[in-house]
Amino acid sequence: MTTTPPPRPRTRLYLITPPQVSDIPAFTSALTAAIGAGDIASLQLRLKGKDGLIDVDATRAVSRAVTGLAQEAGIAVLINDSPELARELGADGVHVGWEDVPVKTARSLLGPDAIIGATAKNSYHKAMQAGEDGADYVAFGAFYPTQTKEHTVPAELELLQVWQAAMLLPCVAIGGITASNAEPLVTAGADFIAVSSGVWAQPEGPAEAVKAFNALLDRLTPR
Ligand code: TZP
Ligand code: MG
Repeated sequence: MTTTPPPRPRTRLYLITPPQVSDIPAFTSALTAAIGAGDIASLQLRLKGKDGLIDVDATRAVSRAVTGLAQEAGIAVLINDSPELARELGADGVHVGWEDVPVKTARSLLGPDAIIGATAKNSYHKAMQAGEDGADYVAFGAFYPTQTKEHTVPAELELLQVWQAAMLLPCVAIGGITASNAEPLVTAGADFIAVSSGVWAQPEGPAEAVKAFNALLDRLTPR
């Protein structure tokens, strides 16, 4: 006898800030509109300096403006790269990259309740390692070309299919995702789709983009 696995939960939107935010009040308004437009599971503050490293001052300034309002809306706030900054800013957790702070170090700094996510790029092996080290999710990508991050590696849909079929740990798809190209990633098995320019740089504006993502995710649920 064969048994059908239960349908997995609806895929959700994982927002990432633009790498630079020059006008914090304007960004705060755009985020508020985006939050009002539909479901957002999490918001990663990913503010980068010209050197490609985390911009600590910008992260602090943006966090002061948006962490409270995002958390009040039930959105988990994650800080890119720095568990120390995540703790200082009262965030819900941290997202660590391939060559950043190890997951185990982040866990020991932030404790058992923090959300710790890890980049796995296109590597099933890296993702397994992150899971063993105690990550709460793994992120695969880049699935599409992106202007938001340099030095990405291409990732295949099969990673999501294999991971979703075999693992309980949630997987995030990232890289150049828009409401128009997200469907194959959702169908392949992404539990979350992580999006920056697909929300902030859309001509119709962030709120409309969040609406379009959610319309797609609703349409693809249940599978
Ligand atoms: N990691 C892989 S691709 C990427 C990151 C942080 C950029 C995501 O931004 P966008 O604009 O959604 O491609
Ligand atoms: Mg990083």
